[in-house]
Amino acid sequence: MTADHVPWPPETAARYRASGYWRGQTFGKLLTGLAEAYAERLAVIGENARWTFAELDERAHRLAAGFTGAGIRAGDRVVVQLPNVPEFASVVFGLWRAGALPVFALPAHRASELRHFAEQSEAAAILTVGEHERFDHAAMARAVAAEISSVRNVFVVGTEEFAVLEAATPRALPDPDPAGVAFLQLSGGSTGLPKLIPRTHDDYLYSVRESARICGLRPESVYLAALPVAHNFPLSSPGLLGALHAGAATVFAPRPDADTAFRLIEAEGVTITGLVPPLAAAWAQAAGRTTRDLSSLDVLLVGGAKCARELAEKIGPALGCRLQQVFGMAEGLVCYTRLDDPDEYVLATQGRPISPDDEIRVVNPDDPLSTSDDVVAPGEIGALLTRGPYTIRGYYRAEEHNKTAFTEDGFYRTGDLVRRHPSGHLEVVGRAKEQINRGGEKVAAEEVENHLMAHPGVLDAAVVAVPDPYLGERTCAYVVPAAGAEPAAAELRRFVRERGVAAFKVPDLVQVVPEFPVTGVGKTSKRELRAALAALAKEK
Ligand code: OOB
Repeated sequence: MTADHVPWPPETAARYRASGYWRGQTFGKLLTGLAEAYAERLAVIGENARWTFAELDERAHRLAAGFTGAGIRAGDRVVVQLPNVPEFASVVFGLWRAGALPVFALPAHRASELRHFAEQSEAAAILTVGEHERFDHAAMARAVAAEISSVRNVFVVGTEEFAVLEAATPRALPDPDPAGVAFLQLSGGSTGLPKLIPRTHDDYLYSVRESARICGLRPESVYLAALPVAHNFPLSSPGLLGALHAGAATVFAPRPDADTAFRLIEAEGVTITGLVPPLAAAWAQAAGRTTRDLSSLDVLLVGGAKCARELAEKIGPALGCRLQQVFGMAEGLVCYTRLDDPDEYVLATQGRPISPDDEIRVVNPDDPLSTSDDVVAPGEIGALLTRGPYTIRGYYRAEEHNKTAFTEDGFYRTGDLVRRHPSGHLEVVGRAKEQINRGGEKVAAEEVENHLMAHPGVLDAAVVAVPDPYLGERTCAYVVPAAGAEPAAAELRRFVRERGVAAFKVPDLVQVVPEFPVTGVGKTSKRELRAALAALAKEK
């Protein structure tokens, strides 16, 4: 076991190879093969760009040489913060070919998060854009780079310096180890700052290949990347990578709103896309009054947060497409309802796992440290544990955290409460982890509490979920003021925002209370407090 990355046990890895799940291919080599098979077909479509597979391949070769020439070495980590632009694809494949590991930040992340990703991964570089949505990403990246000594370079897409990298002469570079880490994804997190998730070429490519098949992708399909493409869902479920794998084109939507998306669906003949439930609801509503032709749309994947049955029932009729539910996590496991599943499964469950070798255990939900043996009776609600050919065995450089996030026998404790149907389909019924799912955007309670407690007027803070008709959940911060202090809600929200965090983490509601309710046993542990406050918030 290395400190960075917890590998699968050798016997297990051998089994995954023998079963044909892990094929010893890298993402760089995948693109080479795709460029041969689909050379002149369109691969990526942006506002000002239409690249074929051959062009994407060439751009990735040039960028790999450019990055290498700029001092990026095999094994280096590079924090990538890009919106939905075609360069996302050329940059990521360019880094893969240079042997570097992208660390996928979301466009919403701000300085405190970027700093954490760069520090935790000891990144050699940060790659970003200039101004986007009225925010100067390049300035933020430079400020973070100045603070983190490992960061030697800041690359800004669209600048002249970047054009030089894009024009570099391709050179032969060694192909990285397919069993090695290809990139670091971010966890939604429940304790403190987001953990980094190491995914290998072997394991991720398996999930991409199967996702493309399960979602029916063909070379004629057109995938719309509406959600921020660095997130696991639009990246690989089936996402950009699944579309590329199938020889299909990906259209990058600059924003996920119905007007923008409907325009692109009509113009590009989009056949498939993926959305979080609040956006799916907004699209379903907007479809009733659009003049756009949406008839090309065949499949809409909905996931990231629970899709309520009423919404599930509306989607097909409103958008004239098939609904496919997806329940996934950046740590690995992805479940889909199948395109030929009976309606009842599609409407009422979040799907079944990709792989016959995804091991699922539904265990006693009352003990956060339940082992894989503590299974509940079939059909009962329990906490979901999982282990399999594309689920990590440990977070990156997080030895302490890994001791509780995984069971001793390597199952990941997802923190999700589920019921398993006899067909193997899972129904997500709740959550045991200290996380708020704000319409698919994950907020770790403790991370926000720590920001609030940095305010001099705050003695203690507890962040809980409150039900919300649009987002499913919103965040409410309960705050106990320090002696003599009277912090106003608006001031605390501004304070958290100015600490440099993604806007979706700024508490939606702030309640200043004289003290926290004491729980039955008189304990004041954060865990119990959150539970008590969440129960209170639900009653209101
Ligand atoms: C996706 O990935 P993450 O890493 O942002 O979040 C994972 C968590 C899950 O543990 C679960 O709590 C929640 O998000 N979740 C769902 C869900 N899909 C995800 N909860 C209820 N119903 C669903 N359908 O969110 C993600 C990754 C790949 C594909 C799709 C979503």
